[in-house]
Amino acid sequence: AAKLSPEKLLCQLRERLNFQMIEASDGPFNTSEWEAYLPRRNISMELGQLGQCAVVSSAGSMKFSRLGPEIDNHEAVLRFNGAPTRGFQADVGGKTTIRLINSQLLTVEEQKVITDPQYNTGTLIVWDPAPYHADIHEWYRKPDYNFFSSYKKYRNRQPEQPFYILNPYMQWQLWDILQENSPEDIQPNPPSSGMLGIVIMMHLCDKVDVYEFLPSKRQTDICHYFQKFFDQACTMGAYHPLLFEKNMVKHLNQGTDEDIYTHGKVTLNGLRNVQC
Ligand code: NCC
Repeated sequence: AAKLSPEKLLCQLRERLNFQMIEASDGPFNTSEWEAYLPRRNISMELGQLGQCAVVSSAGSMKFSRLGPEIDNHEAVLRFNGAPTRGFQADVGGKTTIRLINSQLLTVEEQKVITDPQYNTGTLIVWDPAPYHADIHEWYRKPDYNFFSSYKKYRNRQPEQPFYILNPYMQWQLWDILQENSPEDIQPNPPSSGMLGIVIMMHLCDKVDVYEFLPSKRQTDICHYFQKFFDQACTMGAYHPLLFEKNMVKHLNQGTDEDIYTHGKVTLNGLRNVQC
């Protein structure tokens, strides 16, 4: 596969990814029952056009980074799954505008997600690994994790908090672009929450600084900055095509290699302003 220029690649992301969240008019969700649960306002209206945004990976190398103040200086900050800020503010900041969680977390740790106040800040988005290019009905019948009842329980507890379900198409549209731009066959599993969060922020923001997705000199085998758990697969990937995601993000980086090495920082252009 011939590698596209960064400009062409941005156009592919802009033109081929469907950034919509599930709405009450979508397929199996167009029942009066679901209408009561799905947020009424779409996410772009909810958040507005954002300027400088930050994406904070959960990598162990965030620890001792002292990036907290720089991260909090962004207009909006996206975090993943159970990644905490409390107790780690100096390294990861305290602001959470969007939290992107996977359906496994919402289902398997339902009680924790519903009761832990850290999930109540900002806008939540949940995504679920769908079958390859399955349509929304097929996915609805056979989600990877049946998170729908947990979603409803959460909504009953926090009806005022915006909480979206990512449409199931986007992950495979993104996977196709990753595959087309990779020299090898990549595993047919959806992109990581990290990569999905990065493109969501590229859609919503003018500029996106991503922290410790491309590892800095602080990289070790520590999986998360908030846990003592060692596994190289966290950084290199096993289920998710993480290595290929990281190559693509490196290709799109507008910042310097020095910024990656010292801060684990990559700067990406938002998709709104690209000329295709
Ligand atoms: O670990 P996880 O990922 O929540 O991390 C969020 C994103 O940060 C980036 N990351 C993380 C660690 C690391 N050392 N390097 C990194 O680059 C990745 O981009 C990652 O996506 C997920 O993607 O949803 C994932 O979720 C966990 C787990 O389900 C949740 O943390 C909830 O407990 C998965 N781990 C397991 O299932 C054991 C992980 O594979 C993917």
